[in-house]
Amino acid sequence: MADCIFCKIVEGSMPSEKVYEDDAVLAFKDIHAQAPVHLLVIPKRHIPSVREIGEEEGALMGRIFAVINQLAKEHGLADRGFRIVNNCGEEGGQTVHHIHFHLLGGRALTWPPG
Ligand code: IU
Repeated sequence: MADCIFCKIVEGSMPSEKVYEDDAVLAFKDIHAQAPVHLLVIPKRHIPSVREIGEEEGALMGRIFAVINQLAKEHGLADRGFRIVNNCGEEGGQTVHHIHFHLLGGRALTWPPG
């Protein structure tokens, strides 16, 4: 999508600190890190939010969670624990409308969220 910032990151026309890339999935460091490890894992294909996820996206979602698991291990989070966050829609706090999963860790995270 032409005006989507994460599509621009996928294309390479916007900079990002990439930590993982394959044909379908990209992961990069969040520019406003909320924890010592704060990564965003996205599909390269533009999907606005979880509301557009159906059975057909099953393989893609499996790949995304396998990547999250790999990144958690690589960043020393597997034993400590970590959090995966998806914000969906206005009241869910979604600000970038290209589906993304936050991987947060490296400190004790509190609950509930605001
Ligand atoms: P949200 O779940 O839509 O609220 O999260 C969007 C995240 O994208 C947020 O944590 C931003 O800091 C992050 N981000 C980024 O890493 N790089 C960017 O160029 C932009 C937002 I715009």
